[in-house]
Amino acid sequence: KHPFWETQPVGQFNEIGDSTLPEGPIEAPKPLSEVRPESYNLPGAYEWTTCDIDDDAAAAEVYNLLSNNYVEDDENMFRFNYSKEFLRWALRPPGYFKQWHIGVRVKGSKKLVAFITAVPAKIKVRKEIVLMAEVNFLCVHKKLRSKRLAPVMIKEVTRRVHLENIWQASYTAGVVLPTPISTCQYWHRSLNPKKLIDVGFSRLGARMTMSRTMKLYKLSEKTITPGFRKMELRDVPEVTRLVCKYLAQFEVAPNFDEYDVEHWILPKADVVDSYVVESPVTHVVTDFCSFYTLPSSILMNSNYSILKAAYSFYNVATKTPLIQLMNDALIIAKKNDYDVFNALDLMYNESFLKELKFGPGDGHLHYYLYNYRLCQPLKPSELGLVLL
Ligand code: YNC
Ligand code: MG
Repeated sequence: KHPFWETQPVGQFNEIGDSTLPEGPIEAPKPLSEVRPESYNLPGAYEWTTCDIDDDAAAAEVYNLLSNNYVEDDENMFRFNYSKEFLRWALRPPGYFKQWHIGVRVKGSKKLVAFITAVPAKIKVRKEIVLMAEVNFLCVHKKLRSKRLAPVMIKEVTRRVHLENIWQASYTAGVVLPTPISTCQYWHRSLNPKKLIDVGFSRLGARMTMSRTMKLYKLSEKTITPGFRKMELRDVPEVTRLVCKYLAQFEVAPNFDEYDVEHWILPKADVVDSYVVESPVTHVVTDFCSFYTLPSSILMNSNYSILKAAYSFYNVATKTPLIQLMNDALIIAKKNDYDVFNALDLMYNESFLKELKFGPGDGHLHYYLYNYRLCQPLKPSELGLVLL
């Protein structure tokens, strides 16, 4: 049923519920001298390339491949449109390896036709901190699908990860593979309901008019929480303390240091936005929220070509009620012209989704670990990891 995945060190479907299997690495690390030194073989017409995402021409090639061939919804109405700046952010965190940004070209024309990436991350799994690769942006050109190119790309990224003496990975996918450690659902909060209905992202509810719908989703003009402001560089130490303490309670979550927080949480225009609550009295930062910007191309609509979406990232509330903090995030997103605010049902998100008028999406996001077994799948509320 899964001729490739059955050969890989991942939890297999026939092991589900087998509580005799130990939690932890499935295979022991090998001496680096035993890691294959040369790349895997591609079909004859293709060659490997390393994509230097810092270079404008290389970033444009990757952008074009993904914007035309990356993930679409089940009905092929929308396709993720990651910006070049977003890709640079996603692919160059502290300690990144440029040789983990892997492309495949046609030998003759040099056209880029496939891509896969990994970045390093420290992930806490239960009580252990495991150095992992986060694998993302696996993409094969539409004309080259179903030729078993993906397994070769996955083996090649695995080889390059092993060469850095890293033996575990985390990744998410919309498809079911052996075997999810958890399955989350996306929820959507309309900010611009008229456009969302026009482009087919949402439908007018039963017994609802457009004007009633617009009223339903109306938000206040200004944020409500006193001391709510954009995060600045000087907030990095306090935000790091807040996020570390918060993420420690989940079964799988990143283990951020200040460099990670500066990279992943500090605002970057049109890529990631973060707001803190600084107490007007004590000037202590007590809460923060963040979201990233990932537009989708609208594939078949003559009025609109881009859906501007915000995705909930990491949110920590110690003093402000989480609902109020997230309502302020919605207000900011609306003010900045986002059409929709998306969030997964992980961490404590379930506690605000319904109240803040998010609706459940179709389609699920499955979380996976490579070469690390968990005995039981996790509830989304036990997950503290958001991948891009
Ligand atoms: C997928 N998304 O099951 P079996 S998510 C992993 N992730 O293998 P072919 C996938 N595996 O079942 P195609 C996968 N999708 O026979 C398919 N597969 O064992 C498996 N779509 O290969 C599939 N991007 O080349 C099957 O399929 C085998 O031509 C079939 O290519 C697949 O980035 C794909 O959704 C996804 O571009 C490239 O459909 C193509 O269809 C495509 O014949 C649109 O492949 C874009 C899209 C996926 C987004 C993502 C996470 C990827 C994780 C990869 C696994 C990483 C493992 C850890 C490595 C490091 C280890 C260490 C240490
Ligand atoms: Mg293929």
